[in-house]
Amino acid sequence: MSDPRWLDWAGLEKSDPKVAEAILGEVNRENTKIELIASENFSSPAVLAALGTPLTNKYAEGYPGKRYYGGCEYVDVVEEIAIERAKQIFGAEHANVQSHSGASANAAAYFAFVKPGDTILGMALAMGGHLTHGHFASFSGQLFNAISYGVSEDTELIDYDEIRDKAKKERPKLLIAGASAYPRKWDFAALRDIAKDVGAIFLVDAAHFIGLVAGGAHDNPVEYADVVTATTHKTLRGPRGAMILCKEEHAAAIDKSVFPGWQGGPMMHSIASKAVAFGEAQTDDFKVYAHQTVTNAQVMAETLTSEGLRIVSGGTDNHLMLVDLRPVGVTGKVAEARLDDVGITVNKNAIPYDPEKPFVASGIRVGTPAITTCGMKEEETRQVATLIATVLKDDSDETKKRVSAEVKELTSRFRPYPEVR
Ligand code: DSN
Repeated sequence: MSDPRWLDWAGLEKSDPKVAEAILGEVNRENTKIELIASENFSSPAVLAALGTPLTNKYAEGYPGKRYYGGCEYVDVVEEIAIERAKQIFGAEHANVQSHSGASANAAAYFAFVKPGDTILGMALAMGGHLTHGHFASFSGQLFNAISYGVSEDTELIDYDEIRDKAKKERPKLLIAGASAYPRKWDFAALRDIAKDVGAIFLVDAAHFIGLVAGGAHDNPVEYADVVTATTHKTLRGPRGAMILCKEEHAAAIDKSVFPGWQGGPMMHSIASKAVAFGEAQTDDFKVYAHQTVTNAQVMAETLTSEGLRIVSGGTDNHLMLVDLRPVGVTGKVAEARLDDVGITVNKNAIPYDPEKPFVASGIRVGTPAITTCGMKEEETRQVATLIATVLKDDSDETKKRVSAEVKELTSRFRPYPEVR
């Protein structure tokens, strides 16, 4: 086996100590804090190794076997492996693995089917949806006639009757499912039928739960949707990036929309890394991780509830939950800062029908993929939930000191990477 001599950490420390120091600082942060941001995870050393390669040098506009540049024989192999693995894992007829991010995958997928001014229907950001599902601040709200659906105020669950009524009235060309902060199962069959009734394309943005699908711990949207977009760095635990899965009939339109529609040269180092991550997602270990992630989320929700917090919709079916902090009288903004102080990382998050402004918010979003990757199981998850509740209810210096010490002890046993300092 050849030695990867291009990976010269000592050289980087010497030539650019400021950047090297910041990188080490981030690795140290990841190692010593409890990571509960639902969209984050820790890539394996193999995934990271594939990223740091000279494949970043290669232009490869086009697709395997049909490139606009010479010298693509090796990057073709890499991209073909990524495509084949993605198709196998999700049972997809076609996979495009070139999208740089979830937002660019969504843009490319939308524009394969709709044009500016057309009507699209997606979940509102304030209800758990994503910016790119039609919010006015994103291209999706600016270029399309974007209308939205939410959750019912009583149950905090998606109201499929509301979606059906809106779809019949507004006749969207695109119906979007998927969210950044929805903890419950989706009724993909109902949404497919609604889309079919009104002649809309049915797109699922599976960014958040795609890793659970890969591990058999979540329904597979590929069985229902015309097109599925997904990031590769969240529950799927690969490099930062995205992909698009679709039926064969849409393959040419999707490929054309990604390149040359929305992107130029694909990031071949990232595609190599995606291929490695997809290989990992095909293992039995990954199945165990995916199921444990959901179990841990459920344990976290139960423990937080028993500590007096309120979980939006009463629980979770996936890797995340929204915690309503009003029972303990703190805002999301305060909770995020207070938890960060003791080494627990979460993000403030609006809850449905939130009376607070988004930058303050009444809730936090808590996710379990990263702690599960570090090996935490039910016992540790219960401990983490108790620590969260303790600090939210009592921010005395004495309590914060005790919780910080427990966080330190836990992260000394459950950390993603070898110690760096
Ligand atoms: N920003 C991501 C998240 O945190 O859910 C979505 O793109």
